[in-house]
Formats: sequence, structure tokens, C-alpha cells
Amino acid sequence: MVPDESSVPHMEHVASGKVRELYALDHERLLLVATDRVSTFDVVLPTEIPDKGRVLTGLSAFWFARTRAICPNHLLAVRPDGRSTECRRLQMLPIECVIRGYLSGSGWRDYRATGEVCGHRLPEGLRESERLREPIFTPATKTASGHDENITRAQAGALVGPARLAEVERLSLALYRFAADRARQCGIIIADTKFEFGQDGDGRLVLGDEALTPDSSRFWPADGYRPGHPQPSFDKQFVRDFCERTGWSKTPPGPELPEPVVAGTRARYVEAFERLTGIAFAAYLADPTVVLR
Ligand code: Q0N
Repeated sequence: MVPDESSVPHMEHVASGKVRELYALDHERLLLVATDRVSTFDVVLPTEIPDKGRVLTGLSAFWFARTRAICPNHLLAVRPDGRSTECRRLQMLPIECVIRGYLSGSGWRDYRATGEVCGHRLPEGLRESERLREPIFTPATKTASGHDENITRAQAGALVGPARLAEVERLSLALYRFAADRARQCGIIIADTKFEFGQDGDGRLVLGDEALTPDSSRFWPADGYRPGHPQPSFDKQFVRDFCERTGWSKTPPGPELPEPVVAGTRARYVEAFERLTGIAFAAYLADPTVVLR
């Protein structure tokens, strides 16, 4: 009945993330589907944010199209539904390539405890959310429990080899610098971001997963940025504030979101899309390939 729903694949399921699904199209290609699910405090909520998956798919495709000269990526096509992308099948590396331009989250916690983040010794006296003089590469691995654990460069080198590691560090820093500069001009701080790389059949490094979305990054409004405190999330702050107000224990199940929180959050995702791409979200819905031009 609804044309959009007919594109939901009836295919071999390859992997699930909290809010995305991966299916096999054939031996060389995967279909990556971004749902409208939203997670907060590591829990997927029972209420969806309409079009969130389309916003993230469009943003990721936008960045893939603009960073191809820095690094090849797995994107082959964006489907007309705006939430599914056809991707090259890769051999993924077993590390997450995190770049931090600002001190937040586990970076801030590790710095407070040790003065270091993943082996980078940082100057004394930095404040929470402070901008770093230079962005740093802070690799992580997924633990058995599904959480991320920061590792040192030496540990990452043992997992992928020192030459591969040097290459993904250089590429990750270049990708982050490119996007963070552009985003800053649009009033959005990309505080940190995570990349996942794989290799193709010829052993060449290819950027996979999603790239430079609010789910793989911390987006902060540049307006009102004030180090010394946690910063509000550009996209999820209404969700977090609501969850805090309800007194929810932050263990599953999460609370249903009221309509004004859903509408406000959807508007923030659309605003991030429009600010960063300079493209009306309605134009993306009409023809998702607009982000590739
Ligand atoms: C792959 N994951 C991570 C997305 C990400 N191009 C690829 N080729 C082979 N495998 C993968 C990719 C990609 N991207 C990446 N798992 C497999 C986890 N997920 C889970 C669900 O959605």
C-alpha cells in the first residue's frame, strides 16, 4: 500500500545496530537501512522520530560524496526511499576510529583520571568540553558486552598492523578536519566523531558505516558553546531533558516520548541536515540523490 514500505527488504540479514540494519544484496553489495529509532543513555526508546533515518542517511551520503577525494567510501547508491543505501561489501577492520576535537564523554573521563586519552598526554588544566589545540585520534574497540573501550595506539596497532593504523589515523584526521571546518561555518560544532574502515578485494582502505552524522558524532550548537560544562546535544537534547524529567532509571525499557518532544527532536534533525547540506529537506525527500551532486 505505502510505496515507501514496499522497499523494506526481504533479504538475508547480515547485522543489526541499535538503530540500523544491514542486509545482503549479493556477494559484493549490502543494503544499509537507517530506521527512525532513537537511543539515549544507550537504550533504544519505544517511540520513533519520523524521518530520523532519512536525515542520517542523507547527511552520511552528503559527506561521502564530498570526501571521496580524501578517502574512497562504500557508498554505491541512495535508494528513492531516502533511508537505504547500497554499499560495497568490505572486510571491516576491528577498530573504531574516533577523532576528538573537544574533550567530552569518555575522553573527558579518561583525561580527568589520568591526564591522557588513548596515550595522548594532554596539557594540564583542560576543562570539560574544551577545544583541543589539535584533534586527536583515539581508537576504540567493541567489547563483548557491545560497549566501546578506548585503546592505545599500540593496542590498535596490534589489531590492524602499524602501517594500516598510521593510514586510518591520517585519513580519519583529514575527514574530521574537513567536516568540522564546514560544520563550524554552519553553526554546528562536531566535537568528536567515529569512523569505521574496511578493505576491498584489492586490499585498499575504504570508509564504511555511516559518516559524520549526529549518531556517529557529538553535534553541539556553536551558539552558546561554553567550556567548563557538558554541552547540549544539537539533536537529542529534548529527548534527554524529557528522560531526566521523568526520573527514568536509564535501564530498559525507556519511556514513550510525548508528541512535542518527538516534533521538536524531528525539527532539530531536519535543521542539522539543512544547515550542513544547504539543501531543503523536502528536496531530499523528493529526490535523495540531491545530496550527491
Ligand atoms: C559491516 N558493521 C558494523 C551498520 C553497521 N560495507 C560493509 N561491508 C561489510 N560489513 C560491514 C560494512 C559496513 N558498513 C559493518 N557490520 C558489518 C555494524 N553495523 C550494524 C548495522 O548497521
